[in-house]
Amino acid sequence: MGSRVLPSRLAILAHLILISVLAGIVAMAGVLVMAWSSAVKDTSGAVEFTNPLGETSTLHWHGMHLPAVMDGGPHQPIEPGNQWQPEWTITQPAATLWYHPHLHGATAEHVYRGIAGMFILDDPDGPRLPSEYGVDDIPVIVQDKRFRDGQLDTSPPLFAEAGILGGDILVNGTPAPYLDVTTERVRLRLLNASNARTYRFVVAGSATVDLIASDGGLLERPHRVDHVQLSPGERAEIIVEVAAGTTAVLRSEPPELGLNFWTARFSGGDDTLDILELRAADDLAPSPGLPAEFAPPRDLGEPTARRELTITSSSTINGRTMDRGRIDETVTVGTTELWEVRNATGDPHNFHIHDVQFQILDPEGPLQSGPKDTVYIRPGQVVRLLLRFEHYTDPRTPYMFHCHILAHEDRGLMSQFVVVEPGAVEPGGVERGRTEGASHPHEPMRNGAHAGP
Ligand SMILES: [Cu+2]
Repeated sequence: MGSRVLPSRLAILAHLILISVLAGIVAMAGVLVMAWSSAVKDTSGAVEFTNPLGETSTLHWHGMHLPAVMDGGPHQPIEPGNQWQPEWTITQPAATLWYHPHLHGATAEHVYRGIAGMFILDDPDGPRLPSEYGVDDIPVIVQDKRFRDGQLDTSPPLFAEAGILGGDILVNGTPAPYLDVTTERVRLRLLNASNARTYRFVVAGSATVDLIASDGGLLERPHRVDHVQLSPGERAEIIVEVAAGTTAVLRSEPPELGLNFWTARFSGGDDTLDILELRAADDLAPSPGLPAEFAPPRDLGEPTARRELTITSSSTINGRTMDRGRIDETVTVGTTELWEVRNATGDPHNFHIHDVQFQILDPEGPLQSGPKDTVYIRPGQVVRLLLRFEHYTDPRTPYMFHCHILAHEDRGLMSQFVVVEPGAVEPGGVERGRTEGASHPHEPMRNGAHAGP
């Protein structure tokens, strides 16, 4: 029996080997056929051709004090293929500013598709702070996106009237980013360049955070903080100390938006998002110590005019939607004004004013104690802003003020103001905004729109 079993086992083994080899050949052939057939592309008749090439846009210098014709607002369009070469003298304090398109009706889409950058103003005579770009002085441009199948999803969201709120966070255009921390202290320049989302930044881990600057530059002194909340367009500079050899995470916790539970839910009010990982080396290079004081308090002077501006819907201020042919407010150069801005809706809004860094008269927290150009206003709230208008006049070219939730801005939650010489006749056909009190200039200046201060 044994002598007959052995050859049949050999035969079975031989068959198995043969089958395996054949299966291998078939699989290999299958792979080759798939590779061969997928290596050729044919989309003839299958493309819908929905995207025109080349779009008009603009580039606005957010936070910059400059002549209105250089501002890059809706009145300075750049046609496809054309160049625009604005020019002005920078005279304001060191600050973290930024730039983005401002074409009326298309701002949200252009920014969402990625046109946004940081504009850092340095001051060689300023206090000693971490200032080596990319080493201990780091831009952190935060945008939320929605990706689907590797594509940017621009479809309108359900219930979110403020536009898209994405769960995919990019920092400087990079998903899932980390930073190798090599120094005792790093300066993070936080910019919320998102369309609609407000972040409440915390640093989770063995780390401390000191807030040193707001939109328009340094605070009067550093403030140890446990969070920094930024609505769209706002900036903050923080000094972070991460313990050597540990990892910390810049995270956004649910922001305090002052909304009802439903609106909060669809405005990102319940969201927690990891932003950036900070990986501290075992040995950290020494950093400059944090000064106890920075800038003396600004004196903007006493207001000689008061304006009431009410956000009356997600597309109107004082009941009016944006009209590029209408000047809403006329301001005299060399004067200080008090603007009272109210959110009379139940929705989240913020307020950005071009050309000036204002002072918030009732600041809520240290971020609002510094120079600001953008401020969040919860439903029912009134913010009182002190503004000083200087240097540049142009009765024909307006600056903007508007909500920086970009879908609202595009819908018309925006108005126009001009800065004019004392006693200048208002342009014909212009509706005067609601102004109380006389305008008495403190120090009249006579520079034209193109001149430096
Ligand atoms: Cu708004």
